[in-house]
Amino acid sequence: MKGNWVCSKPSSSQQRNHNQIITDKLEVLMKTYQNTKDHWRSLGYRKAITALKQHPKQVTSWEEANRIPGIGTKLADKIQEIIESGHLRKIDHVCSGDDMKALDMFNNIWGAGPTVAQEWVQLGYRTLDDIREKAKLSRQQKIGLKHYDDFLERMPREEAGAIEATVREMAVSIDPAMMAVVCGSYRRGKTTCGDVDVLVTHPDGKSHRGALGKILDGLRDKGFITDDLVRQGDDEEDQKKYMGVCKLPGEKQKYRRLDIIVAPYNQYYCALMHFTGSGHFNRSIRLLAKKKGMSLSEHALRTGVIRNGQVKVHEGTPLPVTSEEDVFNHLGLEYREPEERDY
Ligand code: DCP
Ligand code: CA
Repeated sequence: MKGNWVCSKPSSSQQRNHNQIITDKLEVLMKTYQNTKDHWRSLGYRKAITALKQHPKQVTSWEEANRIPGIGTKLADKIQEIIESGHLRKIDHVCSGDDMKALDMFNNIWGAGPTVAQEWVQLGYRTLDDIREKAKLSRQQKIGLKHYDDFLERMPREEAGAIEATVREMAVSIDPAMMAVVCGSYRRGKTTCGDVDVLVTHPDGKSHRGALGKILDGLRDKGFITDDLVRQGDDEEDQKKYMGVCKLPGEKQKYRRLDIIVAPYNQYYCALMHFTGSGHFNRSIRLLAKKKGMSLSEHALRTGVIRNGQVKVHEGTPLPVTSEEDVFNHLGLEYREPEERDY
């Protein structure tokens, strides 16, 4: 299958970004449009930024920018302005007012999305103290505010490894055959991690049931888990996801975001791929599956999927998947190590 599929290339072959001066500025605008829920604009910017990052050379003219698919005349104007002046005045207009700074700050509170952040700005709140004193906060937002600085900071890889080890030890103390693997940026080999995503399963296909509650109880008793944010999934036959806060023992340790996902063993490898990411890699490989009449999710890889436009008419049948390699093989792709999925 022809096409420029991210998932079909190792991320190490990814070109250096020759247009970082431009993409850095466009990313500021994209973030602002995300914050203001201007979905179409933010999507347009995301596509343009991806295209610019993949462009084999530095863009030096309006015409060259405009020839890149996904970049129309208005974006080409902005790119030309950045090329010529190193600056984009629109950023000053759109992003730098007190309102926009507050909006960005409020969006960074865990549990607060663009809607509530906008409401707070409209109510005249401009600082975190305003929020603390005046805003009506959900339980999660209170936790997000309490750990505002810690949650914004990425942790060193070693710390993520120590958090994984703590969860694994607890899982194994409950059942020695239990498996607990850290996914996300850690598994992709990154040197820093935003949070820790630990995937738990049991190879007998049934002992994952009830495991999450026991692991959480054990970790709370140790004082390792300090706050609970969200718990999803009641069905013991399906995946369960827990989102919370943890802290390693010791004075100087920071509060970190921890996700624990428990999957039945027959979904394990699809879950492992999904939670390893990157998000960009996942979007690409799912789209490729779709083009081939299949569907890929964190639960399964299915074939013979029939779609009518965006609507699934037939959900297809699951293919046997007993490794990540199986997923790549079924899709006709060469296997990529997690480090090579870091787009
Ligand atoms: N994921 C996804 N789509 C999303 C969110 C997540 O496909 N919208 C998948 C891919 C991610 C994985 O879940 O790699 C973990 O999500 P994180 O947000 O924790 O992302 P990372 O671990 O990749 O990065 P970070 O270091 O910022 O946590
Ligand atoms: Ca992560």
